[in-house]
Amino acid sequence: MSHHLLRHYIAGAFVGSSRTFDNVSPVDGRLLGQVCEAGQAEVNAAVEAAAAAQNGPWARFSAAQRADLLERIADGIERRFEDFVAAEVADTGRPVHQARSLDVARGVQNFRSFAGLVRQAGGEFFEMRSGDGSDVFSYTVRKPHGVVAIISPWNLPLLLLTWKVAPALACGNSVVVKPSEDTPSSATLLAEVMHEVGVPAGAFNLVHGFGPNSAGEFLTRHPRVDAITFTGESRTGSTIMRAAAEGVREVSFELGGKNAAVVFADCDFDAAVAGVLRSSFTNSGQVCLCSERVYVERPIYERFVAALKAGAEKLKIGYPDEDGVNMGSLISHKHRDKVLGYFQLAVEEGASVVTGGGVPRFGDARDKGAFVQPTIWTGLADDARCMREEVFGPVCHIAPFDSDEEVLRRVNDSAYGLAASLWTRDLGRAHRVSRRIHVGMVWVNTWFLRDLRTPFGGARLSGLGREGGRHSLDFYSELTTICVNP
Ligand code: NAD
Ligand code: 6OD
Repeated sequence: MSHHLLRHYIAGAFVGSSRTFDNVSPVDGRLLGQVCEAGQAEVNAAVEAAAAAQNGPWARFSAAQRADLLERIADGIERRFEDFVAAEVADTGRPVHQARSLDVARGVQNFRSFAGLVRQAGGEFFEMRSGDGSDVFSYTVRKPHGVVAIISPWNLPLLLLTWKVAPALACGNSVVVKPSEDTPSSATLLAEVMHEVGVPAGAFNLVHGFGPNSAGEFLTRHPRVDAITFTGESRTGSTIMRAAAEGVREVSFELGGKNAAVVFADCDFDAAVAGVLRSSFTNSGQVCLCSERVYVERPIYERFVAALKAGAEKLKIGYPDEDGVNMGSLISHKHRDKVLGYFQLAVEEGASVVTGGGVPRFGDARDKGAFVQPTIWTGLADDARCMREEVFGPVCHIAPFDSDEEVLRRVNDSAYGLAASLWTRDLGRAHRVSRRIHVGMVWVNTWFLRDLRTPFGGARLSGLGREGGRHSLDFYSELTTICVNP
Protein backbone atom coordinates (compact mmCIF):
# COMPACT_ATOMS: atom_id res chain seq x y z
CA MET A 1 0.00 0.00 0.00
CA SER A 2 1.38 3.45 -0.90
CA HIS A 3 1.67 6.27 1.66
CA HIS A 4 -1.89 7.40 2.26
CA LEU A 5 -4.15 9.85 4.03
CA LEU A 6 -7.16 8.05 5.49
CA ARG A 7 -10.21 10.28 5.85
CA HIS A 8 -13.57 10.16 7.59
CA TYR A 9 -16.75 9.30 5.68
CA ILE A 10 -19.63 11.56 6.70
CA ALA A 11 -23.00 12.15 5.02
CA GLY A 12 -21.95 10.23 1.90
CA ALA A 13 -18.61 12.03 1.34
CA PHE A 14 -14.97 11.55 2.35
CA VAL A 15 -13.81 14.45 4.47
CA GLY A 16 -10.54 15.32 6.14
CA SER A 17 -9.69 17.14 9.32
CA SER A 18 -6.75 19.29 10.35
CA ARG A 19 -5.38 16.87 12.95
CA THR A 20 -3.78 13.65 11.81
CA PHE A 21 -1.93 10.74 13.37
CA ASP A 22 0.51 8.15 12.01
CA ASN A 23 -0.45 4.73 10.67
CA VAL A 24 2.61 2.55 11.35
CA SER A 25 3.45 -1.02 10.29
CA PRO A 26 3.96 -3.31 13.29
CA VAL A 27 6.14 -5.58 11.11
CA ASP A 28 9.05 -3.18 10.68
CA GLY A 29 7.96 0.18 12.10
CA ARG A 30 7.52 1.66 8.59
CA LEU A 31 5.23 4.69 8.25
CA LEU A 32 2.25 3.59 6.14
CA GLY A 33 0.46 6.91 6.04
CA GLN A 34 -1.55 9.43 7.98
CA VAL A 35 -5.01 9.16 9.45
CA CYS A 36 -7.35 12.09 10.07
CA GLU A 37 -8.40 12.46 13.69
CA ALA A 38 -12.01 13.46 14.28
CA GLY A 39 -12.64 16.15 16.84
CA GLN A 40 -15.97 17.14 18.33
CA ALA A 41 -17.00 18.94 15.10
CA GLU A 42 -16.51 15.88 12.87
CA VAL A 43 -18.24 13.61 15.36
CA ASN A 44 -21.17 16.05 15.56
CA ALA A 45 -21.39 16.12 11.76
CA ALA A 46 -21.35 12.32 11.55
CA VAL A 47 -24.04 11.90 14.21
CA GLU A 48 -26.20 14.61 12.65
CA ALA A 49 -25.86 12.96 9.22
CA ALA A 50 -26.86 9.63 10.74
CA ALA A 51 -29.87 11.20 12.48
CA ALA A 52 -30.93 12.99 9.29
CA ALA A 53 -30.77 9.69 7.35
CA GLN A 54 -33.49 8.36 9.66
CA ASN A 55 -35.82 10.86 7.98
CA GLY A 56 -34.51 10.45 4.43
CA PRO A 57 -34.55 7.79 1.68
CA TRP A 58 -32.82 5.25 4.01
CA ALA A 59 -35.86 5.29 6.32
CA ARG A 60 -38.08 4.14 3.43
CA PHE A 61 -36.06 0.99 2.63
CA SER A 62 -38.10 -2.14 3.32
CA ALA A 63 -36.44 -5.05 5.14
CA ALA A 64 -36.10 -6.85 1.79
CA GLN A 65 -34.43 -3.79 0.23
CA ARG A 66 -32.04 -3.56 3.16
CA ALA A 67 -31.21 -7.24 2.72
CA ASP A 68 -30.48 -6.63 -0.99
CA LEU A 69 -28.22 -3.73 -0.05
CA LEU A 70 -26.31 -5.93 2.42
CA GLU A 71 -25.77 -8.47 -0.36
CA ARG A 72 -24.41 -5.69 -2.60
CA ILE A 73 -22.02 -4.63 0.17
CA ALA A 74 -20.84 -8.26 0.44
CA ASP A 75 -20.35 -8.34 -3.36
CA GLY A 76 -18.45 -5.05 -3.12
CA ILE A 77 -16.04 -6.45 -0.52
CA GLU A 78 -15.56 -9.57 -2.64
CA ARG A 79 -14.75 -7.45 -5.71
CA ARG A 80 -11.97 -5.73 -3.71
CA PHE A 81 -11.07 -8.79 -1.65
CA GLU A 82 -7.31 -8.47 -2.14
CA ASP A 83 -7.38 -4.75 -1.28
CA PHE A 84 -9.04 -5.63 2.01
CA VAL A 85 -6.48 -8.38 2.64
CA ALA A 86 -3.64 -5.94 1.99
CA ALA A 87 -5.19 -3.32 4.29
CA GLU A 88 -5.70 -5.78 7.13
CA VAL A 89 -2.20 -7.21 6.76
CA ALA A 90 -0.56 -3.76 6.58
CA ASP A 91 -2.23 -2.56 9.78
CA THR A 92 -1.84 -5.76 11.82
CA GLY A 93 1.17 -7.69 10.49
CA ARG A 94 -0.84 -10.93 10.44
CA PRO A 95 -0.21 -13.75 7.95
CA VAL A 96 -1.79 -13.04 4.56
CA HIS A 97 -3.45 -16.47 4.55
CA GLN A 98 -5.24 -15.62 7.81
CA ALA A 99 -6.49 -12.28 6.49
CA ARG A 100 -7.88 -14.13 3.46
CA SER A 101 -9.44 -17.12 5.18
CA LEU A 102 -10.64 -15.46 8.37
CA ASP A 103 -10.82 -11.68 8.44
CA VAL A 104 -12.01 -10.72 4.99
CA ALA A 105 -13.97 -13.93 4.39
CA ARG A 106 -15.94 -13.26 7.60
CA GLY A 107 -16.45 -9.64 6.57
CA VAL A 108 -18.29 -10.89 3.49
CA GLN A 109 -20.13 -13.59 5.42
CA ASN A 110 -21.35 -11.16 8.09
CA PHE A 111 -23.24 -9.12 5.49
CA ARG A 112 -24.65 -12.20 3.73
CA SER A 113 -25.69 -13.82 6.99
CA PHE A 114 -27.63 -10.81 8.29
CA ALA A 115 -29.17 -10.24 4.85
CA GLY A 116 -30.64 -13.76 5.11
CA LEU A 117 -31.72 -13.28 8.72
CA VAL A 118 -33.53 -10.00 8.18
CA ARG A 119 -35.35 -11.42 5.16
CA GLN A 120 -36.73 -14.19 7.39
CA ALA A 121 -37.32 -12.13 10.54
CA GLY A 122 -40.94 -11.91 11.58
CA GLY A 123 -42.70 -10.52 14.62
CA GLU A 124 -44.73 -12.16 17.37
CA PHE A 125 -48.52 -12.55 17.34
CA PHE A 126 -50.85 -13.30 20.28
CA GLU A 127 -54.62 -13.71 20.58
CA MET A 128 -56.70 -13.28 23.75
CA ARG A 129 -60.33 -12.91 24.74
CA SER A 130 -61.04 -9.54 26.41
CA GLY A 131 -63.48 -8.96 29.31
CA ASP A 132 -66.27 -7.90 26.93
CA GLY A 133 -65.88 -11.11 24.93
CA SER A 134 -64.13 -9.68 21.88
CA ASP A 135 -61.07 -11.38 20.36
CA VAL A 136 -58.10 -9.10 20.80
CA PHE A 137 -54.86 -9.57 18.96
CA SER A 138 -51.43 -8.20 19.73
CA TYR A 139 -48.42 -8.17 17.46
CA THR A 140 -44.92 -6.78 17.47
CA VAL A 141 -43.13 -4.66 14.91
CA ARG A 142 -39.38 -4.09 14.75
CA LYS A 143 -38.11 -0.57 14.28
CA PRO A 144 -34.56 0.80 14.25
CA HIS A 145 -33.26 2.57 17.34
CA GLY A 146 -32.06 5.42 15.13
CA VAL A 147 -28.34 6.23 15.44
CA VAL A 148 -26.06 3.40 16.57
CA ALA A 149 -22.44 4.09 17.56
CA ILE A 150 -20.10 1.19 16.78
CA ILE A 151 -16.67 1.18 18.43
CA SER A 152 -14.30 -1.62 17.54
CA PRO A 153 -10.84 -2.89 18.51
CA TRP A 154 -7.74 -3.73 16.50
CA ASN A 155 -7.45 -7.49 16.89
CA LEU A 156 -9.86 -8.65 14.15
CA PRO A 157 -10.64 -5.25 12.65
CA LEU A 158 -12.92 -5.97 9.68
CA LEU A 159 -14.51 -9.07 11.19
CA LEU A 160 -15.52 -7.33 14.42
CA LEU A 161 -16.64 -4.11 12.72
CA THR A 162 -18.84 -5.82 10.11
CA TRP A 163 -20.24 -8.17 12.78
CA LYS A 164 -22.00 -5.07 14.13
CA VAL A 165 -22.45 -2.89 11.03
CA ALA A 166 -24.32 -5.63 9.14
CA PRO A 167 -27.10 -6.26 11.71
CA ALA A 168 -27.35 -2.55 12.57
CA LEU A 169 -28.03 -1.67 8.92
CA ALA A 170 -30.20 -4.78 8.47
CA CYS A 171 -32.52 -3.38 11.15
CA GLY A 172 -32.64 0.05 9.48
CA ASN A 173 -30.39 1.99 11.84
CA SER A 174 -27.89 4.62 10.75
CA VAL A 175 -24.42 3.98 12.06
CA VAL A 176 -21.39 5.98 13.06
CA VAL A 177 -18.38 3.69 13.32
CA LYS A 178 -15.06 4.34 14.99
CA PRO A 179 -12.44 1.70 14.28
CA SER A 180 -9.37 1.34 16.45
CA GLU A 181 -6.68 3.97 15.90
CA ASP A 182 -4.29 1.06 15.24
CA THR A 183 -6.37 -0.38 12.37
CA PRO A 184 -7.99 2.37 10.35
CA SER A 185 -7.43 0.94 6.86
CA SER A 186 -10.03 -1.79 6.31
CA ALA A 187 -12.78 0.43 7.78
CA THR A 188 -11.87 3.12 5.24
CA LEU A 189 -12.09 0.58 2.42
CA LEU A 190 -15.47 -0.49 3.79
CA ALA A 191 -16.62 3.15 3.53
CA GLU A 192 -15.46 3.13 -0.11
CA VAL A 193 -17.54 0.00 -0.74
CA MET A 194 -20.56 1.60 0.96
CA HIS A 195 -20.15 4.56 -1.37
CA GLU A 196 -19.68 2.40 -4.49
CA VAL A 197 -22.77 0.28 -3.90
CA GLY A 198 -25.02 3.25 -3.17
CA VAL A 199 -25.67 3.11 0.57
CA PRO A 200 -27.85 6.21 1.14
CA ALA A 201 -25.94 9.22 2.50
CA GLY A 202 -25.81 9.26 6.29
CA ALA A 203 -26.75 5.59 6.79
CA PHE A 204 -23.05 4.67 7.22
CA ASN A 205 -20.57 7.15 8.67
CA LEU A 206 -16.96 6.60 9.70
CA VAL A 207 -14.84 8.71 12.03
CA HIS A 208 -11.22 8.00 12.87
CA GLY A 209 -9.50 8.79 16.11
CA PHE A 210 -8.61 7.63 19.60
CA GLY A 211 -10.73 6.83 22.66
CA PRO A 212 -10.40 9.20 25.62
CA ASN A 213 -10.79 12.89 24.79
CA SER A 214 -11.04 11.97 21.11
CA ALA A 215 -13.51 10.52 18.61
CA GLY A 216 -14.49 7.52 20.79
CA GLU A 217 -15.41 9.58 23.82
CA PHE A 218 -17.10 12.33 21.78
CA LEU A 219 -19.20 9.69 20.02
CA THR A 220 -20.30 7.77 23.10
CA ARG A 221 -21.18 11.00 24.91
CA HIS A 222 -23.18 12.42 22.02
CA PRO A 223 -26.83 12.82 23.10
CA ARG A 224 -28.19 12.00 19.62
CA VAL A 225 -26.64 8.51 19.72
CA ASP A 226 -29.44 6.09 20.61
CA ALA A 227 -27.47 2.88 21.22
CA ILE A 228 -23.80 1.95 21.60
CA THR A 229 -22.19 -1.34 20.68
CA PHE A 230 -18.59 -1.84 21.70
CA THR A 231 -15.89 -4.48 21.47
CA GLY A 232 -12.72 -3.97 23.43
CA GLU A 233 -11.23 -4.00 26.89
CA SER A 234 -13.43 -4.46 29.95
CA ARG A 235 -12.19 -1.20 31.49
CA THR A 236 -13.17 0.73 28.38
CA GLY A 237 -16.57 -0.97 28.56
CA SER A 238 -17.10 0.45 32.07
CA THR A 239 -16.18 3.95 30.87
CA ILE A 240 -18.56 3.70 27.93
CA MET A 241 -21.31 2.38 30.19
CA ARG A 242 -21.00 5.50 32.32
CA ALA A 243 -21.32 7.65 29.19
CA ALA A 244 -24.36 5.63 28.05
CA ALA A 245 -26.07 6.09 31.41
CA GLU A 246 -26.69 9.71 30.45
CA GLY A 247 -29.89 9.39 28.43
CA VAL A 248 -30.28 5.69 29.38
CA ARG A 249 -28.92 4.48 26.03
CA GLU A 250 -28.81 0.78 25.14
CA VAL A 251 -25.39 -0.89 25.21
CA SER A 252 -23.96 -4.16 23.98
CA PHE A 253 -20.46 -5.09 25.10
CA GLU A 254 -18.03 -7.78 23.94
CA LEU A 255 -15.08 -7.42 26.30
CA GLY A 256 -11.98 -9.21 27.49
CA GLY A 257 -11.40 -12.82 28.48
CA LYS A 258 -9.09 -15.10 30.44
CA ASN A 259 -10.34 -18.25 28.82
CA ALA A 260 -9.64 -21.80 29.92
CA ALA A 261 -9.00 -24.91 27.85
CA VAL A 262 -9.61 -28.17 29.74
CA VAL A 263 -7.90 -31.28 28.42
CA PHE A 264 -9.24 -34.56 29.85
CA ALA A 265 -7.12 -37.71 29.87
CA ASP A 266 -9.57 -39.47 27.54
CA CYS A 267 -9.19 -36.89 24.75
CA ASP A 268 -7.92 -37.52 21.24
CA PHE A 269 -4.41 -36.43 22.27
CA ASP A 270 -3.13 -35.16 18.93
CA ALA A 271 -6.37 -33.27 18.22
CA ALA A 272 -6.22 -31.67 21.68
CA VAL A 273 -2.59 -30.57 21.21
CA ALA A 274 -3.38 -29.11 17.78
CA GLY A 275 -6.54 -27.49 19.15
CA VAL A 276 -4.83 -25.83 22.11
CA LEU A 277 -1.94 -24.73 19.90
CA ARG A 278 -4.54 -22.95 17.76
CA SER A 279 -6.57 -21.58 20.66
CA SER A 280 -3.50 -20.14 22.39
CA PHE A 281 -1.46 -18.83 19.47
CA THR A 282 -3.85 -17.89 16.65
CA ASN A 283 -3.37 -14.25 15.65
CA SER A 284 -0.43 -14.15 18.10
CA GLY A 285 -2.89 -14.75 20.92
CA GLN A 286 -4.76 -11.55 20.12
CA VAL A 287 -8.24 -13.04 19.96
CA CYS A 288 -10.58 -12.44 22.87
CA LEU A 289 -11.40 -16.16 22.78
CA CYS A 290 -7.80 -17.40 23.06
CA SER A 291 -6.97 -19.85 25.86
CA GLU A 292 -4.49 -18.35 28.31
CA ARG A 293 -5.25 -20.94 31.02
CA VAL A 294 -4.85 -24.59 30.08
CA TYR A 295 -5.78 -27.33 32.58
CA VAL A 296 -4.67 -30.88 31.76
CA GLU A 297 -5.77 -34.02 33.63
CA ARG A 298 -2.78 -35.34 35.54
CA PRO A 299 -2.20 -38.70 33.75
CA ILE A 300 -1.40 -36.91 30.48
CA TYR A 301 -0.02 -33.64 31.91
CA GLU A 302 3.73 -34.18 31.33
CA ARG A 303 3.16 -35.59 27.85
CA PHE A 304 0.85 -32.71 26.95
CA VAL A 305 3.31 -30.03 28.13
CA ALA A 306 6.05 -31.63 26.04
CA ALA A 307 3.83 -31.89 22.96
CA LEU A 308 2.55 -28.29 23.21
CA LYS A 309 6.15 -27.09 23.67
CA ALA A 310 7.21 -28.97 20.54
CA GLY A 311 4.23 -27.53 18.62
CA ALA A 312 4.91 -23.96 19.78
CA GLU A 313 8.58 -24.22 18.85
CA LYS A 314 7.63 -25.28 15.31
CA LEU A 315 5.42 -22.23 14.74
CA LYS A 316 7.04 -20.05 12.11
CA ILE A 317 7.12 -16.36 13.03
CA GLY A 318 7.74 -13.85 10.32
CA TYR A 319 6.63 -11.57 7.50
CA PRO A 320 2.94 -11.82 6.58
CA ASP A 321 3.68 -13.20 3.13
CA GLU A 322 6.47 -15.66 4.03
CA ASP A 323 5.87 -19.25 2.99
CA GLY A 324 4.45 -21.32 5.83
CA VAL A 325 4.31 -18.43 8.30
CA ASN A 326 2.05 -19.13 11.30
CA MET A 327 2.47 -16.05 13.47
CA GLY A 328 2.93 -12.40 12.63
CA SER A 329 3.82 -9.51 14.87
CA LEU A 330 1.74 -8.10 17.70
CA ILE A 331 -0.34 -5.06 16.83
CA SER A 332 2.12 -2.44 18.09
CA HIS A 333 5.21 -1.80 20.16
CA LYS A 334 2.99 -0.37 22.88
CA HIS A 335 1.10 -3.64 23.08
CA ARG A 336 4.35 -5.60 22.96
CA ASP A 337 5.61 -3.66 25.98
CA LYS A 338 2.47 -4.75 27.83
CA VAL A 339 2.91 -8.41 26.81
CA LEU A 340 6.63 -8.38 27.68
CA GLY A 341 5.70 -6.83 31.03
CA TYR A 342 3.59 -9.92 31.74
CA PHE A 343 6.44 -12.19 30.57
CA GLN A 344 8.65 -10.58 33.21
CA LEU A 345 5.94 -10.58 35.88
CA ALA A 346 5.28 -14.31 35.33
CA VAL A 347 8.91 -15.09 36.18
CA GLU A 348 8.70 -12.86 39.25
CA GLU A 349 5.53 -14.73 40.25
CA GLY A 350 7.37 -18.05 40.06
CA ALA A 351 6.54 -19.36 36.58
CA SER A 352 8.76 -21.89 34.83
CA VAL A 353 9.14 -20.79 31.23
CA VAL A 354 8.67 -23.97 29.17
CA THR A 355 9.36 -22.15 25.93
CA GLY A 356 9.59 -18.59 24.59
CA GLY A 357 9.37 -15.70 27.00
CA GLY A 358 11.20 -13.20 24.83
CA VAL A 359 11.62 -11.49 21.48
CA PRO A 360 12.77 -13.41 18.39
CA ARG A 361 15.84 -12.08 16.60
CA PHE A 362 15.77 -12.10 12.79
CA GLY A 363 18.81 -10.03 11.78
CA ASP A 364 16.74 -7.96 9.35
CA ALA A 365 14.03 -5.25 9.26
CA ARG A 366 11.74 -7.43 11.34
CA ASP A 367 13.91 -6.65 14.36
CA LYS A 368 12.20 -3.24 14.27
CA GLY A 369 8.80 -4.98 14.43
CA ALA A 370 6.59 -5.90 17.39
CA PHE A 371 7.27 -9.65 17.45
CA VAL A 372 7.31 -11.91 20.50
CA GLN A 373 7.89 -15.64 20.87
CA PRO A 374 5.04 -18.06 21.51
CA THR A 375 5.35 -18.70 25.22
CA ILE A 376 4.27 -21.42 27.64
CA TRP A 377 4.40 -21.19 31.42
CA THR A 378 3.87 -23.75 34.16
CA GLY A 379 4.03 -23.51 37.93
CA LEU A 380 1.98 -20.38 38.60
CA ALA A 381 -0.40 -20.25 41.55
CA ASP A 382 -4.08 -19.78 40.67
CA ASP A 383 -4.05 -16.34 42.28
CA ALA A 384 -0.99 -15.05 40.38
CA ARG A 385 -1.75 -11.90 38.38
CA CYS A 386 -0.63 -13.68 35.21
CA MET A 387 -3.40 -16.24 35.87
CA ARG A 388 -6.07 -13.62 36.48
CA GLU A 389 -5.34 -10.78 34.05
CA GLU A 390 -5.76 -10.91 30.28
CA VAL A 391 -2.35 -10.74 28.56
CA PHE A 392 -3.70 -10.77 24.97
CA GLY A 393 -0.50 -12.22 23.54
CA PRO A 394 0.80 -15.64 22.39
CA VAL A 395 1.01 -17.19 25.83
CA CYS A 396 -0.66 -19.85 27.94
CA HIS A 397 -0.10 -21.40 31.33
CA ILE A 398 -0.54 -25.17 31.75
CA ALA A 399 -1.60 -26.67 35.09
CA PRO A 400 -2.50 -30.25 36.07
CA PHE A 401 -5.85 -31.20 37.66
CA ASP A 402 -7.28 -34.35 39.26
CA SER A 403 -11.09 -34.18 39.15
CA ASP A 404 -14.01 -32.54 37.37
CA GLU A 405 -15.05 -30.67 40.53
CA GLU A 406 -11.54 -29.32 41.01
CA VAL A 407 -11.15 -28.12 37.44
CA LEU A 408 -14.61 -26.54 37.42
CA ARG A 409 -13.80 -24.59 40.56
CA ARG A 410 -10.51 -23.35 39.08
CA VAL A 411 -11.94 -22.52 35.65
CA ASN A 412 -14.80 -20.55 37.22
CA ASP A 413 -12.48 -18.71 39.60
CA SER A 414 -12.10 -15.75 37.25
CA ALA A 415 -13.41 -12.22 36.97
CA TYR A 416 -13.96 -12.92 33.27
CA GLY A 417 -16.48 -15.25 31.64
CA LEU A 418 -16.13 -15.26 27.88
CA ALA A 419 -15.38 -18.75 26.57
CA ALA A 420 -13.95 -22.17 27.38
CA SER A 421 -12.96 -25.24 25.38
CA LEU A 422 -13.06 -28.87 26.47
CA TRP A 423 -11.15 -31.76 24.94
CA THR A 424 -12.63 -35.20 25.72
CA ARG A 425 -14.11 -38.26 24.02
CA ASP A 426 -16.72 -38.61 26.79
CA LEU A 427 -19.59 -36.46 25.52
CA GLY A 428 -21.68 -37.14 28.63
CA ARG A 429 -18.93 -35.55 30.71
CA ALA A 430 -18.64 -32.72 28.18
CA HIS A 431 -22.36 -31.89 28.54
CA ARG A 432 -22.23 -32.09 32.36
CA VAL A 433 -19.14 -29.91 32.67
CA SER A 434 -20.07 -27.37 29.95
CA ARG A 435 -23.25 -26.20 31.57
CA ARG A 436 -21.45 -25.54 34.87
CA ILE A 437 -18.83 -23.21 33.37
CA HIS A 438 -19.76 -19.55 33.85
CA VAL A 439 -19.03 -18.29 30.35
CA GLY A 440 -20.93 -17.24 27.27
CA MET A 441 -19.58 -19.99 25.00
CA VAL A 442 -18.13 -23.47 25.45
CA TRP A 443 -16.49 -25.40 22.63
CA VAL A 444 -16.10 -29.18 22.84
CA ASN A 445 -13.31 -30.75 20.74
CA THR A 446 -13.03 -27.57 18.68
CA TRP A 447 -12.42 -23.86 19.08
CA PHE A 448 -13.63 -20.69 17.30
CA LEU A 449 -16.07 -22.65 15.14
CA ARG A 450 -18.95 -20.24 14.61
CA ASP A 451 -22.51 -20.61 13.42
CA LEU A 452 -23.45 -16.96 13.01
CA ARG A 453 -27.01 -17.62 14.20
CA THR A 454 -25.82 -18.53 17.70
CA PRO A 455 -25.56 -16.03 20.58
CA PHE A 456 -22.08 -14.62 21.10
CA GLY A 457 -21.03 -12.75 24.22
CA GLY A 458 -19.67 -13.06 27.71
CA ALA A 459 -20.51 -13.10 31.38
CA ARG A 460 -19.03 -10.99 34.19
CA LEU A 461 -16.21 -8.69 33.00
CA SER A 462 -16.41 -10.27 29.53
CA GLY A 463 -19.47 -8.41 28.40
CA LEU A 464 -23.07 -7.49 28.47
CA GLY A 465 -25.76 -8.92 26.21
CA ARG A 466 -25.51 -11.30 23.29
CA GLU A 467 -25.15 -10.67 19.58
CA GLY A 468 -25.53 -13.17 16.75
CA GLY A 469 -28.59 -14.29 14.80
CA ARG A 470 -31.88 -13.10 16.28
CA HIS A 471 -30.01 -11.78 19.34
CA SER A 472 -28.42 -9.18 17.08
CA LEU A 473 -31.77 -8.33 15.54
CA ASP A 474 -33.14 -7.88 19.07
CA PHE A 475 -30.31 -5.57 20.12
CA TYR A 476 -30.37 -3.47 16.95
CA SER A 477 -34.13 -2.96 16.94
CA GLU A 478 -36.78 -1.49 19.14
CA LEU A 479 -39.88 -3.67 19.46
CA THR A 480 -43.27 -2.00 19.57
CA THR A 481 -46.27 -4.07 20.69
CA ILE A 482 -49.55 -3.13 19.01
CA CYS A 483 -52.69 -4.39 20.72
CA VAL A 484 -55.86 -4.28 18.59
CA ASN A 485 -59.39 -4.61 19.90
CA PRO A 486 -61.23 -4.96 16.56
P1 NAD B 1 -9.70 -0.87 23.78
O1 NAD B 1 -10.82 -0.97 24.75
O2 NAD B 1 -8.45 -0.20 24.18
O3 NAD B 1 -10.18 -0.09 22.47
C1 NAD B 1 -11.28 -0.53 21.72
C2 NAD B 1 -11.89 0.66 21.01
O4 NAD B 1 -12.42 1.56 21.97
C3 NAD B 1 -10.90 1.46 20.18
O5 NAD B 1 -11.56 1.88 19.00
C4 NAD B 1 -10.58 2.64 21.09
O6 NAD B 1 -10.17 3.79 20.40
C5 NAD B 1 -11.93 2.86 21.75
N1 NAD B 1 -11.88 3.53 23.05
C6 NAD B 1 -10.88 3.47 23.98
N2 NAD B 1 -11.21 4.22 25.06
C7 NAD B 1 -12.43 4.77 24.80
C8 NAD B 1 -13.30 5.64 25.52
N3 NAD B 1 -12.98 6.11 26.71
N4 NAD B 1 -14.47 5.98 24.95
C9 NAD B 1 -14.82 5.51 23.75
N5 NAD B 1 -14.03 4.70 23.01
C10 NAD B 1 -12.86 4.32 23.53
O7 NAD B 1 -9.44 -2.35 23.28
P2 NAD B 1 -8.33 -2.86 22.26
O8 NAD B 1 -7.01 -2.83 22.95
O9 NAD B 1 -8.49 -2.13 20.96
O10 NAD B 1 -8.78 -4.38 22.00
C11 NAD B 1 -8.33 -5.45 22.75
C12 NAD B 1 -9.37 -5.81 23.80
O11 NAD B 1 -10.60 -6.12 23.17
C13 NAD B 1 -9.01 -7.06 24.58
O12 NAD B 1 -9.34 -6.87 25.93
C14 NAD B 1 -9.91 -8.13 23.98
O13 NAD B 1 -10.20 -9.22 24.82
C15 NAD B 1 -11.13 -7.34 23.68
N6 NAD B 1 -11.96 -8.00 22.67
C16 NAD B 1 -13.12 -8.63 23.05
C17 NAD B 1 -13.90 -9.30 22.11
C18 NAD B 1 -15.16 -10.04 22.47
O14 NAD B 1 -15.88 -10.42 21.58
N7 NAD B 1 -15.43 -10.26 23.74
C19 NAD B 1 -13.50 -9.31 20.79
C20 NAD B 1 -12.31 -8.68 20.43
C21 NAD B 1 -11.55 -8.02 21.39
O1 6OD C 1 -16.72 -14.69 15.58
C1 6OD C 1 -17.29 -13.67 16.01
O2 6OD C 1 -18.41 -13.33 15.63
C2 6OD C 1 -16.63 -12.85 17.01
N1 6OD C 1 -17.34 -11.82 17.51
C3 6OD C 1 -15.36 -13.12 17.38
C4 6OD C 1 -14.66 -12.39 18.35
C5 6OD C 1 -13.34 -12.57 18.51
C6 6OD C 1 -12.60 -11.83 19.47
O3 6OD C 1 -11.48 -11.43 19.34
